[in-house]
Amino acid sequence: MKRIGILGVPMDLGQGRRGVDMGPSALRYARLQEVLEGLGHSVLDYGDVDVPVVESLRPSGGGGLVYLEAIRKACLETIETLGQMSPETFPVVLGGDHSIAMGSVTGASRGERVGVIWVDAHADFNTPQTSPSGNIHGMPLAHLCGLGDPRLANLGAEGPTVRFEDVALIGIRSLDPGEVAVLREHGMSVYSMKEIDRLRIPEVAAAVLERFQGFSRVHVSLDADVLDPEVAPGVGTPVPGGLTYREAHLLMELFADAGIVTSLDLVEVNPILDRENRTARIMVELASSLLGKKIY
Ligand code: HAR
Ligand code: MN
Ligand code: MN
Ligand code: MN
Repeated sequence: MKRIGILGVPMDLGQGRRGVDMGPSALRYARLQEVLEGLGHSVLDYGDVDVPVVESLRPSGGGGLVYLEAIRKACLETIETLGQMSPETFPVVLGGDHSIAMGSVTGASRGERVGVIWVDAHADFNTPQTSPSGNIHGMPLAHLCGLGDPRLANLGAEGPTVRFEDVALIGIRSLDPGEVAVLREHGMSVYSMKEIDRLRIPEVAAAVLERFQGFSRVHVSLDADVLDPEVAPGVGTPVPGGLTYREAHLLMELFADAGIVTSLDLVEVNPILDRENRTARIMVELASSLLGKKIY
C-alpha cells in the first residue's frame, strides 16, 4: 500500500487549443481517487495549482513564449506543493498540457537523481530556437535537461533536474527537424513507434527498467497522445499510429511489476475534444495498471 498525493495543474498556456485546462476535472470525474483507493492505497487530493485564465493575461511579444512567466510560476507552485508531500508519497500530477512536467518532474525528484520515462507521441525536446510553433508544451523535456530558456531550465535548486542519459522516450512518432538534431546531439534514448513495432513492449520495457534499476526516483510522464487517437481521441495534437489499448496497459503493468516508479504525470487530456470522457477514463485505468499489485 502506498500513500498517493494527487495534484491538479489546470494548464492550457503551453499550447493553443482550449479545453486541456479541464483535464484535472475530467480525470477526477473518471474517479481517479476511488480507483486508486480500490487498489488499497491511501489517497489525498491536494487540489489544483493556481493557473491564470488565458483571457486574463495580456500577451506582450510573440509566439507561445508570451506565457512563459505564467507557466514558470505555475511550475514553481507545483514544485512547492509537491514538496509539502512526505518523501514516501507517490505524486500523481494531473495536467493540463505537458508544460506542467517542468514542475512535476522537478518537484517529484526532490533534488535527487531521477530517471524519466517520457511516454508520448512527441519528444517535447524543442527549445525556443528549434520550436516551429513556439508552444511551450513541446519543450518541457529539453528544459528539464537544462536546455532552452534559463527561466524554465533551472526551476530546481541545483540547476537542471534531469541528466540526458537518465531519460527514456517511448512511443515517439512526431518529431520536428530541429528537435531531431538536439535529440541526436545529446544521444537521447528514443524508443519510437518503429522500435516498438520491431521489439514489442516487453523488450522495450525490460531495457528501460534495467537502465533505471537502483534509482531512488523514477518518474513516468504519460501523455495521452501516446495512445492511438482511435483509443484516446481527447487530445489536442493527435498523431496516428500510436499505442494500442493493450500495449499501453502492458507497459504500465510491466513497470508496476518492477516496482521502481515513484511518481506519475497524466497530461494532455482535453475533454472538449473527447468522446464521453473516454480518454480520461483510459488514463485513470493506466494509472491503475501502474499502481496495481501483481496478481498474475
Ligand atoms: N513538436 C510540436 C511542437 O513543438 C508539437 C508538440 C506537441 N506536444 C504535445 N505534447 N502535445 O507532447 O510544437
Ligand atoms: Mn485556462
Ligand atoms: Mn507531451
Ligand atoms: Mn504529445
